Amino acid sequence: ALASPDPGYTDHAELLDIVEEVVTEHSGIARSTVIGTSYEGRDIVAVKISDNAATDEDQPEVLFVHAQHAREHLTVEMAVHLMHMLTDGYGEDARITELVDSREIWILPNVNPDGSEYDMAGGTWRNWRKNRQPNAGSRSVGTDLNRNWDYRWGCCNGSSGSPSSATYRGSAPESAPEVRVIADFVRSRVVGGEQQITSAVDFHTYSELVLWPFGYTYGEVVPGMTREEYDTHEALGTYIAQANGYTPQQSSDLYITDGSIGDWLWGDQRIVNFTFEMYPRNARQGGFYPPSSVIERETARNEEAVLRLLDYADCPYRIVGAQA
Ligand code: 0X9
Ligand code: CA
Ligand code: ZN
Repeated sequence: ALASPDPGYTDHAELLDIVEEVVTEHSGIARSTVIGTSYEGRDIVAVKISDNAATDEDQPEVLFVHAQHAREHLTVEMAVHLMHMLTDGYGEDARITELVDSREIWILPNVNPDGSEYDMAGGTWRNWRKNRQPNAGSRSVGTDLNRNWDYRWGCCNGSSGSPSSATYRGSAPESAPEVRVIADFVRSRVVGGEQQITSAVDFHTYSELVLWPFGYTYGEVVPGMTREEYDTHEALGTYIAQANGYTPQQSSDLYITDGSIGDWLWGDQRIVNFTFEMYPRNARQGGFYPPSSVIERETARNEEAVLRLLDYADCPYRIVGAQA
């Protein structure tokens, strides 16, 4: 955006224009829907990419979530890159064509537009993480969306109960309208009693990691996670990380979190999922604010990783030789 601290990054108006252009130029395989609105009333959009995009076919579905955290702008660029890769590659690249034909891919390119816009709105970045929802009885604004999910919410010292904290968990699970919108969308993909989404990635920055659940515990095999389910996450996460050069590990190996999307997607919805922490590896390389000159390289870096996830979406458990 022109007025932003780095015009090479995509602001929300530009993102909506890009979505519009993608679905107009590829109307057979790309559709967008507004699945809800943010606290301040901005559209939260889902882009579906699949053959016969207008029809709900019985195909494995894959979810990509971007920008729960406002300052992690590279994740919005990742969504833009994926939309272009999957639509421009269709009919050009045999592997992409096959995956778009056989999967239903949901991209949520910015689930925290209020936070993103706030972070970009000045001449310098504001280092904002949370949404922009006021908190009763406090002058501090915002809930950390990635601590507001309804699975073992606030259980384990992996979030804060103070509105002034960057990891404030909110007043109740799904108290953030953005989390409610995404959760309702995911629940709406239960068709005939079966969750259609088999696999997901939640994109963040930074540290170059591929993380899998659970985040609330250091335990691997715990209630809601069998040995085979853990091994599936570990094996698929490791295979995916070989493609992008990130470090694969359980979420809690980074630090304990509770109320994260990854724990909810697995614990509540049984969706095999990963959190990607994108470029850079460390703060010296720009932290949350690498220059926009890295966007092309660092989003293209995840092409093969995403294709591997899409490939395994028919049955992620086959990576350990098992069946769903
Ligand atoms: O703290 C977070 O929400 C993520 N890191 S970030 O620097 N992007 O804020 C990590 C979430 C990892 N997921 C779990 N630990 N469950
Ligand atoms: Ca289809
Ligand atoms: Zn994040």
